[in-house]
Amino acid sequence: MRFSFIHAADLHIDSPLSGLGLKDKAVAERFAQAGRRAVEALIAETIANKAAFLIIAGDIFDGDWKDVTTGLFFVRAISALHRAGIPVFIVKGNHDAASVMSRELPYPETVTVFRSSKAETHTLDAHQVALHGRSFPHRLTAEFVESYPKRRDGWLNIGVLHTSLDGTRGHEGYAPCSIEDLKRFGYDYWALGHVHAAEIVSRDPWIVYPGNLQGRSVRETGAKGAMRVTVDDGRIVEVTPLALDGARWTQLSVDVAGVVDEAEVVVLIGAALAEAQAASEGRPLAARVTLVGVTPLHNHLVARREALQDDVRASGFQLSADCWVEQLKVKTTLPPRPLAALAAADALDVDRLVAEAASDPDFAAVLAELTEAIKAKMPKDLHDEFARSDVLTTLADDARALLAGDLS
Ligand SMILES: [Mn+2]
Repeated sequence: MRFSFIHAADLHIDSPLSGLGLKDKAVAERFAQAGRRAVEALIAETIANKAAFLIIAGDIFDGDWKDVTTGLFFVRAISALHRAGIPVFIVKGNHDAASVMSRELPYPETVTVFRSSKAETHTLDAHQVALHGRSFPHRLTAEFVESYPKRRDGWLNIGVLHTSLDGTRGHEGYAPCSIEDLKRFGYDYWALGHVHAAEIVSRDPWIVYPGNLQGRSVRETGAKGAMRVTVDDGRIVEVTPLALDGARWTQLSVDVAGVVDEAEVVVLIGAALAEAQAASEGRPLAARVTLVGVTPLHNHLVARREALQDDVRASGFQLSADCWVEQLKVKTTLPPRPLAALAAADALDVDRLVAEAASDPDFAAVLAELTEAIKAKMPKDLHDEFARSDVLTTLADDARALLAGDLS
């Protein structure tokens, strides 16, 4: 007997895509439906594959619903699987833990939600499959996997688990456990959720993160989707990633070393964007572009960054109405200055002025206050990026480059 099933996780339905709407609401609206389109693609793909069942390993919702339309959207989506006769197995994760959600909607009878009070087993007799799982009762959950049931001999055993594993993948300790802990159960496949980067952690047994269904910020780049798992004669023979995202994020590093004018910089960025746009296969694309390399244009690029950002956004639209430069970053460096130039700059020592300002405690205090005020207004997802201790150094570097650009 040969069949396949689909393993998805971390749908985070109606979670906003961060960093798009800050400057341009119209662009944000075009990307806003990406998460829901990805869910619809998951359902369509499950039906098209004639999958035996669908597993969703937690975090279907980003948190308690703002209003019931979020829940209704999901019920409408999975009801299509019910009508197609495809069962669905769900565990709740930390974002949609039982105690987090203030209300629920009734699911079709072909949808099984593992209970949160204890781990349990559900079987699909026609396929000789035993699924073991447990929903998160609370947002933070420890000592969790220990309670999972014993394997059933002669069946295909699947563990459905929302976990950060040992925490080394950059997520906090949710239902922490080690790969060795999981191997001891003797299951055939661990359908994990929580970590947003797809990863086949192990092949014997299979321990798999499908990644989240839709990238939500520039930190979640590349194709996103689910895993199709093929079973032949009671053994897993193939695990294949499926791209289902409704919009894509990318980070492009563009080397402008040796480039001598701005027009050429725009051309180089355009070429990088075109390549990424083609790879996104018609999806809306949000790109962060970082300029790197040693160039005498450095000061000019820093001084002109915003205008240049507008220029590359405009040129992106030649590729697609939904090709958007999320941000242009300038990380180029100046070539070393000849000694003669250093001497000539004595009259106005920009470096010294900037260094003085940067080391002034009063200035640092004002800056810290401003930083906190700005941070308070930013989406949570961007806090990490903003909270780095080198904000002052970066500002000093930019100030130096801006002043030098104006003066030269
Ligand atoms: Mn999670």
